[in-house]
Amino acid sequence: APSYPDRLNCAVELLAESDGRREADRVALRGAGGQRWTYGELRARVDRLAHALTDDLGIRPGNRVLLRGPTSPWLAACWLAVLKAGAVAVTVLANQRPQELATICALARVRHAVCAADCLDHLEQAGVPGLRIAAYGSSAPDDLLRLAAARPAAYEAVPTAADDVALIAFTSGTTGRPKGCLHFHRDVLAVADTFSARVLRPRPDDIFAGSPPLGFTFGLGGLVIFPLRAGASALLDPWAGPAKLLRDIAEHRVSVLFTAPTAYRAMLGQLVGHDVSSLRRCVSAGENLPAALWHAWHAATGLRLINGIGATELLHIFIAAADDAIRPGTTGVPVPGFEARVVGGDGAPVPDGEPGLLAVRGPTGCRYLADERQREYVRDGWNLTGDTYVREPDGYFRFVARTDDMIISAGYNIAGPEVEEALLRHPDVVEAAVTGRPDEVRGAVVVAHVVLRPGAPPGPDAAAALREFARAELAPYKCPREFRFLPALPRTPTGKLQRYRLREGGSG
Ligand code: 3SK
Repeated sequence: APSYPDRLNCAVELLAESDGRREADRVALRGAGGQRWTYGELRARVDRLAHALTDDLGIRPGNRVLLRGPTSPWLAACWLAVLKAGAVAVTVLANQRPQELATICALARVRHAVCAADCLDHLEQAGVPGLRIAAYGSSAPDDLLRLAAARPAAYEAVPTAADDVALIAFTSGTTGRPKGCLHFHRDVLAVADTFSARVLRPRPDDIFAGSPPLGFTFGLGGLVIFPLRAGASALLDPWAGPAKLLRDIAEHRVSVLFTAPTAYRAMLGQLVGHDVSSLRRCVSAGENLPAALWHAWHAATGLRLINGIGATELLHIFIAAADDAIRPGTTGVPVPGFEARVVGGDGAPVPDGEPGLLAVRGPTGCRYLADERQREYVRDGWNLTGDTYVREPDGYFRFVARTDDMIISAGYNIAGPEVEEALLRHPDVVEAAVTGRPDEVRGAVVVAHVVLRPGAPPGPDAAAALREFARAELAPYKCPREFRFLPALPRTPTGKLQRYRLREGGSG
């Protein structure tokens, strides 16, 4: 595991000019409309912002600062400035609703917010008592960027400790009640120095892009922390669908891509006519990557998708594999610096080949902000991620299901993702999600929620065809008894499937 000095400010490290990687004239960040900032410009903007945060807004080391805005170089600069000033960044999504924002502000005892001018409304409607909101990107005289422009371009960073909190990342999982995860300055560097440095292995000439927002640690790591740590460049532009991402890849010659399986699937359907020859690394996380999708992407692009599992609780990816080490259909092996094992309900390891709970430990780990669920997540120093996995005899970890999503039907344990993978092999199926419906006789019956390709008519004939297809692919007890056709699957703002809404009968 990486080790760091006791005094450490991760923003200083991410921007430091060293060994020629972050020379002042190299492009660090790119944004919409041809916006380009060199490392020199980024450093100066971060320093001016840090001055404005402290001198104009009165933010002090340890204060918690809510950060909210669409993905952009300015949002990244504000994040770095908050950290450089020794304050704590509370990152949220730009599309979070007033009630969610009010809950987060109350939980994290936030008194300061930095918010993009074009998404102020929901934050104002949240009505957080005593919250001082600084807008950026407006024409107001007290706009944060205007205040920053009048401040000096050099700022002496607050000498935080490696174990000072840098970041509170919120997760509501796929079910609701938000939890704040505390991460230290050393954690921010640790994810770059483990998954990124050891598995992804970026180069200073890489250009990163992708879909996850910076309020989701998948995006913060993949689009800010990893490129800056490597002295590379990142395109920071909000997700606007697969066609836009494909255009961006061609226009910016993107070489490292971070996105989720759904986006890879959507891009596959629109690849023709787009130049993706600049890509050399494609990372898939956020959800399980079906083997069929891995193969389809490989066949279409020649690229071997790097599958990974990460969690907000661990900040970023802790199991993955790259290049020849990849085994499609598995997630991979513990990222160097992390350990993983599969355990039973008593915490003892189960034999290889048997399903159990995934347990992980390493340089990062779960520290919930005042939440009783801490005791369930961390046991004996191991983080229990809520995933059911199998460790194969060769040491590879294979995803089975989110533990809450296992279906028990007539005494059989059924993993939804296995049934979904089978359905996805049918040419008319674009997306599939399997849930259990309570049943008096069997305990639960398997229900498939299916999105068909455009032009394929839903209805009894489609259900009959899929039922027959499933019978040829799966053991009878795993075959869905019921098919429901939907225009889209319900997802969280970070793109994760919300099975509980399917169970309740909701759709996208
Ligand atoms: O939650 C996730 O799925 C995730 C994946 C990769 C990196 C970080 C996170 C939070």
